[in-house]
Amino acid sequence: MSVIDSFRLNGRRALVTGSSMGIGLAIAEALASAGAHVVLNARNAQRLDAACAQLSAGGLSVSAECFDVTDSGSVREAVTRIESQGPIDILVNNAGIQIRAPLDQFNDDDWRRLMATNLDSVYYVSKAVAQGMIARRAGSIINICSVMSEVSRPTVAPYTASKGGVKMLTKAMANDWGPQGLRVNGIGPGFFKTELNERLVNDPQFSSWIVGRTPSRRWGDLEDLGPAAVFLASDASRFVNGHVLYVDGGVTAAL
Ligand code: NAP
Ligand code: GCO
Repeated sequence: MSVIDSFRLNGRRALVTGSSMGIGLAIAEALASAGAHVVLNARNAQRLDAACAQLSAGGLSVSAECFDVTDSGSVREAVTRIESQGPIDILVNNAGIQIRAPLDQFNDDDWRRLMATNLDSVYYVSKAVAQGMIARRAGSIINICSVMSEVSRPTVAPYTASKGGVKMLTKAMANDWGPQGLRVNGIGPGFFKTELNERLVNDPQFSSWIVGRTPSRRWGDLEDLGPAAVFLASDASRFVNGHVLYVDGGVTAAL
C-alpha cells in the first residue's frame, strides 16, 4: 500500500458524535472527504439534518442518527440501528459541553450534566461500538480530549477533570482492546472558534492572552483538525495506539 493510499478511508463507515456543528462537523467532513461513509449525530434533529444536507450537497456520503450520548439505552439502540446498515469501523467520541464557574460556586447538577456528556458518554458509546469491532478484530476509536487534559485555568475545573478522564480512558481502552485488534487514540484540540467558546472569542482580552500563549500565535481553524482525524482513523496510523495527538499550535508545549 502506498503512503498516500494508507490515508484513504474508502469502504469504511464512521460514527462521529456531536457532529451537527463545530469540531465534530469538521471531523465528519474530513473523514467523508477521505472516502468514508459518515454517520452524523446530535440531539437537535433540525441542526443535524441541516449538517447532513450541507455535506451531502458537497457530494459526501453521510447519514444522520439523532440520539443523546448521555442516555446509555438510546446509545445501544442507535448503535444497533447503525450496525444493521453496515459495520462501524471508525468512532469519534466528540460530543461535549463546557460550563464555566468558580469551583466553590459550581452547581452540582451542572457537574453531573458536564461529566455525563464529556466522560460517561465516551464509555457508553465506545462500549456499544466496541462489541462489533471486537468481533471483527478491527476498529479505530478517536476520543476528543483537550488542552485541559494536560493543564487547567480558573473556572473550568469540572471540564478539566472530565477531559483528564477522557485522556486516561483513551489509554485504558487501548490496553483493554489493543489485543483484540482495536486502536484507541485521542486528539487534543487547542483553542478553536466554535459555539462552545463563543464567550472567549468575543472577549478581546482573553483572545489576546490565548494567542500570546500559543506558539503559533493564532486560534485554531476547524480545518486544522481534519487531517489529524483522518490520520488516526486510517491505516496510516496502524501502529499508533493509546496516543493523544495535540493539535493546539503548541500551547501545551509552552510555559
Ligand atoms: P460545539 O460547537 O458546542 O458542538 C457540540 C456538538 O455536540 C453539537 O453538535 C451538539 O449538538 C453536540 N452535543 C452536545 N451534547 C450532546 C449530547 N448529549 N448528545 C449528542 N450530541 C451532543 O462544541 P465544539 O467546540 O465543537 O466541541 C466539540 C468537542 O471538542 C467537545 O468534546 C469539546 O470539549 C472539545 N474541544 C473543543 C475545543 C474548542 O476549542 N472548541 C477545544 C478542545 C476540545 P446538540 O446540542 O444538538 O446535541
Ligand atoms: C476554556 C475553553 C477550553 C477549550 C478547549 C481547550 O474555557 O478554557 O473552553 O477549555 O474549549 O478545551 O483545549
